[in-house]
Amino acid sequence: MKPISRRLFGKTAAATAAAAVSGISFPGLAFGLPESNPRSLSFPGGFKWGCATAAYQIEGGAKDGGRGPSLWDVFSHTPGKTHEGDTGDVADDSYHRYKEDAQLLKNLGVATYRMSISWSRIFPEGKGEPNPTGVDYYSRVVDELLANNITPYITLFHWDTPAALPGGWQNRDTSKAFAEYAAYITKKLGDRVKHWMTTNEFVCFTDLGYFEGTFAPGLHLAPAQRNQVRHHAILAHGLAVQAIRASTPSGTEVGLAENTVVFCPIMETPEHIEAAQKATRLENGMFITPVLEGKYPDEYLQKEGANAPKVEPGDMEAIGSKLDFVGINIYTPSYVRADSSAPNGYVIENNPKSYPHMFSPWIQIAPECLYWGLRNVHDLWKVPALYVTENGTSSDDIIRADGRIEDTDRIMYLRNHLTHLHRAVREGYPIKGYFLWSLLDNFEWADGYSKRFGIHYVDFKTLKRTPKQSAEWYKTAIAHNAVV
Ligand code: GBH
Repeated sequence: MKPISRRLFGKTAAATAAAAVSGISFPGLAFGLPESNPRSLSFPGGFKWGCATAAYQIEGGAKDGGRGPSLWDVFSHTPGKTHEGDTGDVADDSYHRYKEDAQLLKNLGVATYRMSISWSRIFPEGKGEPNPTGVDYYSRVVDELLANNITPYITLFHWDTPAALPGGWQNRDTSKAFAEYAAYITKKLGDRVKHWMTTNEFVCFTDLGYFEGTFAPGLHLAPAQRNQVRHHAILAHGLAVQAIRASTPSGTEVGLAENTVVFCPIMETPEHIEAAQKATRLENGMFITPVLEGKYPDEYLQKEGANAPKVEPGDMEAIGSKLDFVGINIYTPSYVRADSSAPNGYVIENNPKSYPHMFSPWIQIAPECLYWGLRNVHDLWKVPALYVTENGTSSDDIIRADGRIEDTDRIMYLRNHLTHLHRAVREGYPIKGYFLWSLLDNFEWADGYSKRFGIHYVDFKTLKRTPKQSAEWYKTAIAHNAVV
């Protein structure tokens, strides 16, 4: 294959300052810099590098400023639900340290920051009276980011359902309350914030919360109720898209952040590639497929039979509201094989026991998932723009005697995933940006503080932030606009 043309993939202005990229805590480190390797993988000019976080995972200040409790406050305070009873009461204390965190972002050189808003800071009861202190907090965060030249991408809901809403996502009214909250807060911040995501990862607050019981609120409902919860979730998304459009100026971009199950073809042959696409459409048939098609696939409805969700007139139109971009959170793959004897023409393969994984066993390492995750969605639905709204890993970071924090495995993971992101960009898929999960070590849900996903180390006793080796690596990649 021909080396990639540097004319096609121009460097950003920041790359000219490459020589000036000095170590934060790793002086003298030179990664695979493009200068020394003309075949290195450069990204198009204007590609948006960013970091991602979520409110309950970093903010703390759980009772500050009039915030109402969320289902995750209740769940994490219930004995036995999280690792060693960890809660988000303090987390990274970003509620008070957001200015310091903006400086970490600035130092990395990111163009964008994906964060979420805690619904119960804005509406402590989930609906009704808004809380001006909560609005003011996010207004200050947004101003701080903009003052540092960082574009905020805001998720309205990253699983922290206000506890006061009766029945949570079992209740259809929660979808309406969500749309009202979306309308209210996007009107307040929409003069400065131009990129909104409605929800993060449907499966994590529906199935995991109401069926598997491993996430808040920890219930084990029957399939029919679970399917109704799923329906209310995608309905909330759709109603919120409509609400945001109505309350923000034109030019505002609306999308979501969804963790579609990523299906890689077991081999890159046309039949397996087609099987992976089919699986993407059908296995995500309760979430992204109706969102992008405005209807549930027949196969999903048939499979669920009498348990299929109850749909009211207008629901599917709302759910299928046109989006400006689709964000996908990608960590790990599934493999699919074409099989004409299988009901839908494919089988999903279990990974062998020997499959490599990261510090979180569920992160099985297959960097090509970044390529296929994006490609499958675009081949199926031709969406106008794609983002990787999350990608990253936990690591058992090594703390050296001199205080350096080394996470060579995280760098390995990221470097390989960016290589496959580059493949998708190079082939012309409309990928606008990449958000690394995560800026900081934080409250990793049921795993509490036992799994660290940050490129900045957080000492949870002192709350001191320290850049890891991966922060230096990411900073270098951003400055060169290339895989390094
Ligand atoms: C994303 O979730 C979230 O958006 C983010 O908040 C989170 O911090 C990040 O990824 C890292 O986890 O232990 O085998 O039962 C990823 C979805 C759902 C993946 C729960 C892990 C548990 C697998 N996660 N799942 S297992």
